[in-house]
Amino acid sequence: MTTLIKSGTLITAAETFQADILIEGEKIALIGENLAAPEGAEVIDASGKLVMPGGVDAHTHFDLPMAGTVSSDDHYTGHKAAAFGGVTTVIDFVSQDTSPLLKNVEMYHEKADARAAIDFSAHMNITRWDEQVEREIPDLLDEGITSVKVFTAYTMRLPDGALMEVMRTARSLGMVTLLHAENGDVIDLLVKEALEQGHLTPEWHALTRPSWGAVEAVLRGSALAAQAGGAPLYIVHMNAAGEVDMLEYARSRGLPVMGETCPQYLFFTVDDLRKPDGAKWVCSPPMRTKEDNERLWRGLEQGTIQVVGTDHCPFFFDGTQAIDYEGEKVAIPGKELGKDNFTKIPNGLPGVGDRLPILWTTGVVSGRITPNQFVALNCTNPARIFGLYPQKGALLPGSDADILIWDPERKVKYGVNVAQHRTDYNLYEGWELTGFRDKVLLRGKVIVDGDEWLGKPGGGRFVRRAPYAPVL
Ligand code: DUC
Ligand code: ZN
Ligand code: ZN
Repeated sequence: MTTLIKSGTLITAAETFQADILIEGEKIALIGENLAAPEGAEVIDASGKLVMPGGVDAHTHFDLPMAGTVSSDDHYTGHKAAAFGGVTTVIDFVSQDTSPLLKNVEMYHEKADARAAIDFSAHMNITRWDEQVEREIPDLLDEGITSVKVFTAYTMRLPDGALMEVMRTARSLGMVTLLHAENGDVIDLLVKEALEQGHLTPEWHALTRPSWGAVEAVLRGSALAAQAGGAPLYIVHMNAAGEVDMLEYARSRGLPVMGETCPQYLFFTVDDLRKPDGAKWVCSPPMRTKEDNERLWRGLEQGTIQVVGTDHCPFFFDGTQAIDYEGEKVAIPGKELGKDNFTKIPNGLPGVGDRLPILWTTGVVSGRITPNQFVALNCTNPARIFGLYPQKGALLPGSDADILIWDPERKVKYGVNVAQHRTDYNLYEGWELTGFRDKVLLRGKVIVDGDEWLGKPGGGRFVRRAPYAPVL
């Protein structure tokens, strides 16, 4: 199939210019001015519209078991919500259990492949470390997996020596290590004390996870990366001002450390957890303060932070009440599991479909970031860092024709009825947005047209990633 996107304004991470895009099959064939439509080509008129690479979300958790339930978007519903939010590629996570890593990857494919509606990959969680696991890491490259994630919190955290060994092994293979940076030992102590003192409300989720733990874990991670021979390190879901300071410090010393924040950390604070429906904001790491929001924004504006991801991991607020989803009633246990005890609230928020519309209005329309920064942070940088570029995250001849056509004039009152996540709430309820997706193409096929869904389970494909990606 041949498609010509006519008369749009193209926005890449580096440039803004008027051009047409010719798509042959799944790939961009040509970009230029006044391209003639080949016979039989479908023509999409993009005049007055902006044309960007499809969004890449490097941090999602679909179908993730947690706290006696499961995140409420699976690999189909989450991909559909992503597509409605302008995203054409997601990178999720393979959980490690006691099986060999390849078995975990196989189990992941069994859950994801037939449900996928956009293109996807996965990072490998390393939550158990021994010589056998070390020997198995190179197998991941054969599977097209070129990144591993480690934790300094939760029961799945590794001790510092193991963290350093993971980073060293990853570096030797051209892989990136992702780090969830909090202090698990301190959190365990503070949670125990809070429960003993009868503090059970959602705000205590935040109060038992102080930002100092995140700050020192970013510095510790960076120091370990340095001692691992300069291992590329990517700090996920940065949420605290001090973390950005530590990232800046590490980068100023030439360390290959990069950072990601997520929209929720740019807007919300611990005060949101104090509301009657505060459980909606419970995720880890938690919401912080206005000063933290502001420092994160500056980190984005100044390029200290390279990526906006989402950490999409939704749960129902009230999983006893069914919602309509594609004509069926669906209820999945959610935040109500922790109504009497914050430690029982499943951790996580919806977000995969919110990132682009929310950041366009709050970042670009407000003048905080340029449209090119918007594309860099949401599309191109994650693709580059994780070995997907230039197949993904780019408007270039030869790239996959994953294209987001954006209507900068469209006004939307955002909320749960607009976002397509399979959950019963949205953090941005009632927000007035200017600028919204018009069409989304996945490898040359229109999968979202206005408000119409044209994608399907199995329409997405696992993307094999390349090692030795650049450090940005
Ligand atoms: N934090 C969450 O809130 N949910 C999923 C995983 C994570 O790190
Ligand atoms: Zn995490
Ligand atoms: Zn996460």
